Amino acid sequence: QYGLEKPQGYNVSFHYNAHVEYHHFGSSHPMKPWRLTLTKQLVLAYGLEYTMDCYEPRPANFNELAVFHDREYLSFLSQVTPQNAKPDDPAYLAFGFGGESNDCPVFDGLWNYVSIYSGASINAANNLNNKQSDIAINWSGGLHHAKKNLASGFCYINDIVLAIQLLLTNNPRVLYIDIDVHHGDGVEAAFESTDRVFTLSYHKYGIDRNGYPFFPGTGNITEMGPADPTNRGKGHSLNIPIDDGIDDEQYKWLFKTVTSAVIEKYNPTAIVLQSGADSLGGDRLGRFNLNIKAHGFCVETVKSYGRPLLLIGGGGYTPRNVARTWCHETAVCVGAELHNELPTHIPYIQAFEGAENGGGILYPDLHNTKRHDNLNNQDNLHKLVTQALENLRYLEG
Ligand code: TV7
Ligand code: ZN
Repeated sequence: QYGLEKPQGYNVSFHYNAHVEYHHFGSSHPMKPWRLTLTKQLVLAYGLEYTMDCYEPRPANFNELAVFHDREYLSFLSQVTPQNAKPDDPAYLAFGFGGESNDCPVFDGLWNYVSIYSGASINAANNLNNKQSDIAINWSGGLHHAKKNLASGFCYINDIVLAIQLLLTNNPRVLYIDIDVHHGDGVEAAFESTDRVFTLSYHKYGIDRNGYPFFPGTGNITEMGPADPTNRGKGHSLNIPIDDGIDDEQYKWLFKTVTSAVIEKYNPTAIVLQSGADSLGGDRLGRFNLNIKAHGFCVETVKSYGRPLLLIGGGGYTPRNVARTWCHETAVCVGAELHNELPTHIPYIQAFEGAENGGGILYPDLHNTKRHDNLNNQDNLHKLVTQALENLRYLEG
Protein backbone atom coordinates (compact mmCIF):
# COMPACT_ATOMS: atom_id res chain seq x y z
CA GLN A 1 0.00 0.00 0.00
CA TYR A 2 2.82 2.41 0.81
CA GLY A 3 4.86 1.43 -2.23
CA LEU A 4 7.81 0.01 -0.34
CA GLU A 5 9.55 -1.59 -3.30
CA LYS A 6 12.72 0.12 -4.48
CA PRO A 7 12.42 0.36 -8.25
CA GLN A 8 15.59 2.38 -8.76
CA GLY A 9 17.57 0.07 -6.51
CA TYR A 10 19.44 2.69 -4.51
CA ASN A 11 20.95 1.54 -1.23
CA VAL A 12 19.81 4.04 1.35
CA SER A 13 21.11 4.33 4.90
CA PHE A 14 19.55 6.26 7.77
CA HIS A 15 21.81 7.56 10.52
CA TYR A 16 20.02 8.56 13.65
CA ASN A 17 20.78 8.60 17.37
CA ALA A 18 17.53 9.31 19.19
CA HIS A 19 19.35 10.81 22.20
CA VAL A 20 19.50 14.04 20.19
CA GLU A 21 15.79 14.47 20.95
CA TYR A 22 16.28 15.02 24.67
CA HIS A 23 18.02 18.39 24.23
CA HIS A 24 16.37 21.78 24.52
CA PHE A 25 17.71 25.18 23.50
CA GLY A 26 15.18 26.87 25.85
CA SER A 27 11.43 27.24 25.70
CA SER A 28 11.26 30.36 23.49
CA HIS A 29 14.09 29.31 21.16
CA PRO A 30 12.85 28.40 17.66
CA MET A 31 15.21 25.41 17.24
CA LYS A 32 13.27 22.41 18.55
CA PRO A 33 15.00 19.01 18.48
CA TRP A 34 11.44 17.70 18.99
CA ARG A 35 10.96 18.06 15.22
CA LEU A 36 13.33 15.08 14.92
CA THR A 37 11.04 13.02 17.16
CA LEU A 38 8.14 13.82 14.86
CA THR A 39 10.21 13.02 11.76
CA LYS A 40 11.21 9.64 13.18
CA GLN A 41 7.59 8.85 14.07
CA LEU A 42 6.41 9.53 10.51
CA VAL A 43 9.26 7.53 8.98
CA LEU A 44 8.39 4.58 11.23
CA ALA A 45 4.64 4.90 10.73
CA TYR A 46 5.06 4.58 6.95
CA GLY A 47 7.37 1.59 7.42
CA LEU A 48 10.27 3.30 5.70
CA GLU A 49 12.79 1.79 8.16
CA TYR A 50 12.35 -1.56 6.34
CA THR A 51 13.57 -0.01 3.09
CA MET A 52 16.87 1.35 4.47
CA ASP A 53 19.86 0.29 6.55
CA CYS A 54 19.32 2.01 9.89
CA TYR A 55 22.30 2.92 12.06
CA GLU A 56 22.47 4.34 15.57
CA PRO A 57 25.80 6.20 15.40
CA ARG A 58 27.90 6.85 18.51
CA PRO A 59 28.60 10.48 19.40
CA ALA A 60 31.69 12.00 17.76
CA ASN A 61 34.68 12.52 20.06
CA PHE A 62 36.86 15.58 20.65
CA ASN A 63 39.53 14.55 18.14
CA GLU A 64 37.01 13.89 15.41
CA LEU A 65 35.59 17.39 15.86
CA ALA A 66 39.12 18.88 15.97
CA VAL A 67 39.63 17.89 12.33
CA PHE A 68 37.86 21.17 11.58
CA HIS A 69 37.36 23.09 14.82
CA ASP A 70 40.00 24.81 16.99
CA ARG A 71 40.89 22.89 20.14
CA GLU A 72 40.47 25.99 22.36
CA TYR A 73 36.95 26.43 21.02
CA LEU A 74 36.18 22.74 21.57
CA SER A 75 37.58 22.83 25.12
CA PHE A 76 35.30 25.72 25.93
CA LEU A 77 32.30 24.06 24.26
CA SER A 78 32.92 20.76 26.06
CA GLN A 79 33.16 22.37 29.50
CA VAL A 80 30.63 25.17 29.53
CA THR A 81 27.33 24.54 31.37
CA PRO A 82 24.41 26.81 32.30
CA GLN A 83 25.75 26.63 35.89
CA ASN A 84 29.39 27.62 35.24
CA ALA A 85 28.82 29.95 32.25
CA LYS A 86 30.06 33.51 32.81
CA PRO A 87 28.30 35.65 30.19
CA ASP A 88 30.78 38.50 30.87
CA ASP A 89 33.75 36.17 30.16
CA PRO A 90 35.32 37.54 26.96
CA ALA A 91 35.78 33.95 25.69
CA TYR A 92 32.04 33.35 26.00
CA LEU A 93 31.07 36.12 23.60
CA ALA A 94 34.14 35.68 21.41
CA PHE A 95 33.13 32.05 20.75
CA GLY A 96 29.62 33.18 19.78
CA PHE A 97 27.63 32.15 22.85
CA GLY A 98 24.77 34.07 24.39
CA GLY A 99 24.91 37.71 23.39
CA GLU A 100 22.01 39.99 22.63
CA SER A 101 20.20 37.65 20.26
CA ASN A 102 21.03 34.46 22.25
CA ASP A 103 20.98 32.51 19.00
CA CYS A 104 23.48 30.07 20.52
CA PRO A 105 22.54 29.56 24.17
CA VAL A 106 24.45 27.36 26.58
CA PHE A 107 22.02 24.61 27.62
CA ASP A 108 22.21 21.35 29.58
CA GLY A 109 23.83 18.58 27.58
CA LEU A 110 25.15 20.95 24.87
CA TRP A 111 28.34 18.95 24.27
CA ASN A 112 26.36 15.74 24.14
CA TYR A 113 23.96 17.25 21.63
CA VAL A 114 26.67 18.50 19.26
CA SER A 115 28.61 15.22 19.49
CA ILE A 116 25.49 13.24 18.61
CA TYR A 117 24.47 15.16 15.49
CA SER A 118 28.09 15.34 14.33
CA GLY A 119 28.62 11.63 14.95
CA ALA A 120 25.68 10.90 12.68
CA SER A 121 27.09 12.97 9.79
CA ILE A 122 30.51 11.36 10.22
CA ASN A 123 28.93 7.89 10.25
CA ALA A 124 26.91 8.73 7.14
CA ALA A 125 29.98 10.01 5.25
CA ASN A 126 31.96 6.88 6.20
CA ASN A 127 29.13 4.75 4.88
CA LEU A 128 29.35 6.46 1.50
CA ASN A 129 33.14 6.14 1.51
CA ASN A 130 32.86 2.39 2.19
CA LYS A 131 30.26 2.09 -0.57
CA GLN A 132 27.85 0.62 1.97
CA SER A 133 25.22 3.01 0.68
CA ASP A 134 24.46 5.18 -2.34
CA ILE A 135 22.45 7.67 -0.29
CA ALA A 136 23.10 8.32 3.42
CA ILE A 137 20.66 10.41 5.46
CA ASN A 138 21.17 12.36 8.72
CA TRP A 139 18.20 14.57 9.54
CA SER A 140 19.76 15.70 12.84
CA GLY A 141 22.70 17.45 11.11
CA GLY A 142 23.12 20.25 8.59
CA LEU A 143 24.34 22.97 10.97
CA HIS A 144 25.87 25.11 8.26
CA HIS A 145 26.67 28.38 10.11
CA ALA A 146 29.29 27.10 12.61
CA LYS A 147 32.86 28.35 12.02
CA LYS A 148 36.06 26.73 13.22
CA ASN A 149 36.18 28.86 16.37
CA LEU A 150 32.68 30.36 16.48
CA ALA A 151 29.12 29.29 17.23
CA SER A 152 26.62 31.08 14.97
CA GLY A 153 22.93 30.92 14.10
CA PHE A 154 21.95 27.92 16.27
CA CYS A 155 25.04 26.00 15.02
CA TYR A 156 27.95 25.04 17.31
CA ILE A 157 29.75 22.32 15.35
CA ASN A 158 29.77 22.25 11.57
CA ASP A 159 28.94 18.60 10.92
CA ILE A 160 28.72 19.29 7.19
CA VAL A 161 32.33 20.42 6.99
CA LEU A 162 33.42 17.33 8.98
CA ALA A 163 31.49 15.07 6.61
CA ILE A 164 32.86 16.75 3.48
CA GLN A 165 36.41 16.45 4.85
CA LEU A 166 35.85 12.68 5.12
CA LEU A 167 34.35 12.48 1.62
CA LEU A 168 37.44 14.29 0.28
CA THR A 169 39.60 11.30 1.27
CA ASN A 170 37.77 9.30 -1.42
CA ASN A 171 36.59 11.96 -3.86
CA PRO A 172 38.43 14.44 -6.05
CA ARG A 173 35.41 16.80 -6.17
CA VAL A 174 32.50 17.25 -3.75
CA LEU A 175 29.50 19.44 -4.56
CA TYR A 176 27.70 21.01 -1.60
CA ILE A 177 24.13 22.21 -2.23
CA ASP A 178 22.15 24.12 0.41
CA ILE A 179 18.38 24.78 0.19
CA ASP A 180 17.93 26.10 3.74
CA VAL A 181 16.34 29.59 3.66
CA HIS A 182 19.55 30.92 5.25
CA HIS A 183 22.88 31.23 3.39
CA GLY A 184 25.27 28.30 4.01
CA ASP A 185 28.08 30.66 5.03
CA GLY A 186 30.04 28.33 7.35
CA VAL A 187 30.51 25.62 4.74
CA GLU A 188 31.37 28.17 2.05
CA ALA A 189 34.01 29.78 4.31
CA ALA A 190 35.54 26.45 5.34
CA PHE A 191 36.30 25.49 1.73
CA GLU A 192 36.98 28.91 0.26
CA SER A 193 40.58 28.04 -0.58
CA THR A 194 40.07 24.74 -2.36
CA ASP A 195 38.77 23.81 -5.80
CA ARG A 196 37.88 20.32 -4.54
CA VAL A 197 34.62 21.55 -2.99
CA PHE A 198 32.06 23.62 -4.85
CA THR A 199 29.41 25.28 -2.67
CA LEU A 200 26.00 26.22 -4.08
CA SER A 201 23.49 27.93 -1.78
CA TYR A 202 19.91 29.02 -2.46
CA HIS A 203 18.59 31.42 0.20
CA LYS A 204 16.65 34.52 1.15
CA TYR A 205 18.89 37.58 0.80
CA GLY A 206 18.07 41.21 1.48
CA ILE A 207 17.42 44.00 3.94
CA ASP A 208 14.10 44.09 5.78
CA ARG A 209 11.85 47.07 6.46
CA ASN A 210 13.36 47.27 9.95
CA GLY A 211 16.80 47.76 8.40
CA TYR A 212 18.19 44.37 9.46
CA PRO A 213 19.63 42.09 6.81
CA PHE A 214 18.13 38.60 6.70
CA PHE A 215 20.50 36.32 8.62
CA PRO A 216 23.44 35.89 8.12
CA GLY A 217 23.51 38.84 5.71
CA THR A 218 25.87 37.26 3.16
CA GLY A 219 25.32 35.29 -0.05
CA ASN A 220 24.77 37.77 -2.85
CA ILE A 221 25.17 36.55 -6.45
CA THR A 222 28.44 38.51 -6.66
CA GLU A 223 30.02 36.43 -3.85
CA MET A 224 31.87 33.68 -5.73
CA GLY A 225 34.63 32.78 -3.32
CA PRO A 226 37.95 34.59 -2.90
CA ALA A 227 38.74 37.32 -5.42
CA ASP A 228 42.48 36.56 -5.39
CA PRO A 229 43.18 34.84 -8.74
CA THR A 230 45.96 32.76 -7.14
CA ASN A 231 43.45 31.24 -4.71
CA ARG A 232 42.38 27.80 -5.93
CA GLY A 233 38.92 28.35 -4.46
CA LYS A 234 38.14 31.31 -6.68
CA GLY A 235 34.88 30.77 -8.56
CA HIS A 236 34.03 27.65 -6.54
CA SER A 237 31.09 29.18 -4.65
CA LEU A 238 27.79 30.10 -6.22
CA ASN A 239 25.14 32.01 -4.31
CA ILE A 240 21.53 32.35 -5.43
CA PRO A 241 19.89 35.25 -3.53
CA ILE A 242 16.10 34.99 -3.51
CA ASP A 243 13.43 37.42 -2.30
CA ASP A 244 10.36 36.75 -0.11
CA GLY A 245 7.46 34.59 -1.23
CA ILE A 246 9.00 32.48 -4.02
CA ASP A 247 6.53 29.82 -5.21
CA ASP A 248 6.86 26.19 -6.24
CA GLU A 249 7.20 26.64 -10.00
CA GLN A 250 9.73 29.46 -9.72
CA TYR A 251 11.88 27.64 -7.19
CA LYS A 252 11.80 24.33 -9.08
CA TRP A 253 12.83 26.05 -12.30
CA LEU A 254 15.58 28.01 -10.59
CA PHE A 255 16.91 24.97 -8.74
CA LYS A 256 16.86 22.66 -11.74
CA THR A 257 18.40 25.13 -14.17
CA VAL A 258 21.24 26.23 -11.93
CA THR A 259 21.96 22.90 -10.21
CA SER A 260 22.10 20.95 -13.48
CA ALA A 261 24.49 23.52 -14.94
CA VAL A 262 26.77 23.23 -11.89
CA ILE A 263 26.72 19.43 -11.91
CA GLU A 264 27.46 19.27 -15.63
CA LYS A 265 30.34 21.75 -15.40
CA TYR A 266 31.90 20.72 -12.10
CA ASN A 267 31.22 16.97 -12.49
CA PRO A 268 31.33 16.15 -8.76
CA THR A 269 32.09 12.60 -7.64
CA ALA A 270 29.92 13.03 -4.53
CA ILE A 271 27.14 15.43 -3.52
CA VAL A 272 26.09 16.74 -0.11
CA LEU A 273 22.59 18.23 0.06
CA GLN A 274 21.61 20.32 3.07
CA SER A 275 17.82 20.14 2.98
CA GLY A 276 16.86 22.79 5.54
CA ALA A 277 13.08 22.83 5.84
CA ASP A 278 12.78 26.51 6.76
CA SER A 279 12.34 27.23 3.04
CA LEU A 280 8.79 25.82 3.28
CA GLY A 281 5.68 27.97 3.30
CA GLY A 282 4.48 28.71 6.83
CA ASP A 283 7.89 28.34 8.46
CA ARG A 284 8.24 30.37 11.66
CA LEU A 285 11.49 32.01 10.52
CA GLY A 286 11.38 31.53 6.75
CA ARG A 287 10.01 33.76 3.98
CA PHE A 288 9.35 31.40 1.11
CA ASN A 289 6.09 29.83 -0.02
CA LEU A 290 7.15 26.32 -0.97
CA ASN A 291 5.10 23.17 -0.67
CA ILE A 292 6.57 19.90 0.55
CA LYS A 293 6.73 18.32 -2.90
CA ALA A 294 8.53 21.32 -4.40
CA HIS A 295 11.14 21.04 -1.64
CA GLY A 296 11.33 17.30 -2.30
CA PHE A 297 11.80 18.01 -6.01
CA CYS A 298 15.29 19.27 -5.13
CA VAL A 299 16.12 15.88 -3.58
CA GLU A 300 14.68 14.07 -6.63
CA THR A 301 16.69 16.24 -8.99
CA VAL A 302 19.96 15.68 -7.15
CA LYS A 303 19.28 11.95 -6.73
CA SER A 304 18.70 11.58 -10.47
CA TYR A 305 22.39 12.25 -11.14
CA GLY A 306 23.23 8.96 -9.39
CA ARG A 307 26.29 10.25 -7.50
CA PRO A 308 26.97 9.19 -3.90
CA LEU A 309 24.68 11.47 -1.91
CA LEU A 310 24.78 12.67 1.69
CA LEU A 311 21.39 14.12 2.61
CA ILE A 312 21.30 16.17 5.79
CA GLY A 313 18.78 18.32 7.65
CA GLY A 314 19.27 21.90 8.79
CA GLY A 315 16.78 24.60 9.72
CA GLY A 316 13.04 24.11 9.95
CA TYR A 317 10.96 25.87 12.60
CA THR A 318 7.42 24.59 12.15
CA PRO A 319 8.07 21.09 13.49
CA ARG A 320 5.07 19.26 11.99
CA ASN A 321 6.00 20.42 8.49
CA VAL A 322 9.69 19.69 8.98
CA ALA A 323 8.67 16.12 9.87
CA ARG A 324 6.37 15.84 6.84
CA THR A 325 9.06 17.12 4.50
CA TRP A 326 11.89 14.94 5.76
CA CYS A 327 9.62 11.88 5.79
CA HIS A 328 8.64 12.63 2.18
CA GLU A 329 12.29 13.11 1.20
CA THR A 330 13.28 9.85 2.90
CA ALA A 331 10.63 8.20 0.71
CA VAL A 332 11.99 9.97 -2.38
CA CYS A 333 15.42 8.46 -1.64
CA VAL A 334 14.12 4.89 -1.37
CA GLY A 335 11.77 5.42 -4.33
CA ALA A 336 8.51 5.00 -2.40
CA GLU A 337 5.26 6.89 -2.83
CA LEU A 338 3.46 7.66 0.40
CA HIS A 339 -0.25 7.75 1.04
CA ASN A 340 -1.49 11.30 1.76
CA GLU A 341 -3.68 10.05 4.62
CA LEU A 342 -1.36 9.80 7.64
CA PRO A 343 -1.33 6.35 9.26
CA THR A 344 -3.51 6.61 12.37
CA HIS A 345 -1.19 4.72 14.72
CA ILE A 346 1.39 7.54 14.85
CA PRO A 347 2.41 8.64 18.35
CA TYR A 348 1.86 12.42 18.62
CA ILE A 349 -0.72 12.26 15.80
CA GLN A 350 -2.36 15.33 17.40
CA ALA A 351 0.61 17.37 16.20
CA PHE A 352 -0.60 16.76 12.63
CA GLU A 353 -4.36 16.95 13.14
CA GLY A 354 -6.81 19.82 12.99
CA ALA A 355 -7.04 22.44 10.23
CA GLU A 356 -4.28 24.61 11.76
CA ASN A 357 -1.86 21.62 11.91
CA GLY A 358 -2.39 20.38 8.37
CA GLY A 359 -5.56 18.28 8.73
CA GLY A 360 -4.04 14.85 9.39
CA ILE A 361 -2.53 14.52 5.92
CA LEU A 362 1.07 14.28 4.72
CA TYR A 363 0.85 16.94 2.02
CA PRO A 364 -1.20 19.92 3.25
CA ASP A 365 -1.14 23.03 1.08
CA LEU A 366 1.54 25.30 2.60
CA HIS A 367 1.38 28.00 -0.03
CA ASN A 368 0.48 31.24 1.73
CA THR A 369 -0.06 29.64 5.15
CA LYS A 370 1.83 32.73 6.33
CA ARG A 371 1.43 35.75 4.09
CA HIS A 372 4.59 36.53 2.19
CA ASP A 373 3.87 38.49 -0.95
CA ASN A 374 5.87 37.09 -3.84
CA LEU A 375 8.54 39.70 -4.55
CA ASN A 376 10.17 37.53 -7.24
CA ASN A 377 9.09 37.89 -10.85
CA GLN A 378 10.10 36.03 -14.00
CA ASP A 379 12.23 38.92 -15.15
CA ASN A 380 14.32 39.05 -11.94
CA LEU A 381 14.68 35.29 -11.87
CA HIS A 382 15.82 35.10 -15.51
CA LYS A 383 18.43 37.77 -14.82
CA LEU A 384 19.54 35.82 -11.76
CA VAL A 385 19.95 32.63 -13.77
CA THR A 386 21.85 34.47 -16.50
CA GLN A 387 24.22 35.90 -13.91
CA ALA A 388 24.61 32.49 -12.21
CA LEU A 389 25.52 30.80 -15.51
CA GLU A 390 27.91 33.66 -16.22
CA ASN A 391 29.60 33.04 -12.84
CA LEU A 392 30.08 29.39 -13.81
CA ARG A 393 32.20 30.33 -16.79
CA TYR A 394 35.09 30.62 -14.35
CA LEU A 395 35.08 26.80 -14.15
CA GLU A 396 36.05 26.60 -17.81
CA GLY A 397 39.47 27.86 -16.69
C1 TV7 B 1 20.42 26.44 10.34
N1 TV7 B 1 16.46 34.38 13.54
C2 TV7 B 1 19.86 28.64 11.41
C3 TV7 B 1 19.19 30.00 11.32
C4 TV7 B 1 19.71 30.96 12.36
C5 TV7 B 1 18.98 32.29 12.37
C6 TV7 B 1 17.64 34.44 14.10
C7 TV7 B 1 16.21 34.14 15.72
C8 TV7 B 1 15.69 33.92 17.06
C9 TV7 B 1 16.59 33.60 18.08
C10 TV7 B 1 16.10 33.35 19.37
C11 TV7 B 1 14.70 33.44 19.60
C12 TV7 B 1 14.32 33.99 17.35
C13 TV7 B 1 12.08 34.26 16.65
C14 TV7 B 1 15.56 34.19 14.50
C15 TV7 B 1 21.22 38.90 13.93
C16 TV7 B 1 20.32 39.00 15.05
C17 TV7 B 1 18.88 39.37 14.93
C18 TV7 B 1 18.64 42.31 17.11
C19 TV7 B 1 17.55 42.20 18.13
N2 TV7 B 1 13.85 33.77 18.57
C20 TV7 B 1 19.68 27.76 10.18
C21 TV7 B 1 19.64 33.26 13.30
C22 TV7 B 1 18.91 34.59 13.38
C23 TV7 B 1 16.94 32.99 20.42
N3 TV7 B 1 19.74 35.54 14.05
O1 TV7 B 1 20.19 28.35 9.02
C24 TV7 B 1 16.43 32.74 21.68
O2 TV7 B 1 13.45 34.29 16.36
O3 TV7 B 1 18.92 37.28 12.97
C25 TV7 B 1 19.68 36.85 13.81
C26 TV7 B 1 20.65 37.72 14.61
C27 TV7 B 1 20.94 39.51 16.29
C28 TV7 B 1 20.52 40.90 16.66
N4 TV7 B 1 19.07 41.03 16.65
C29 TV7 B 1 18.55 40.77 15.32
O4 TV7 B 1 18.32 27.52 9.94
C30 TV7 B 1 20.03 25.60 11.48
N5 TV7 B 1 17.53 34.30 15.44
C31 TV7 B 1 14.20 33.18 20.88
C32 TV7 B 1 15.06 32.83 21.92
ZN1 ZN C 1 17.88 28.20 8.15
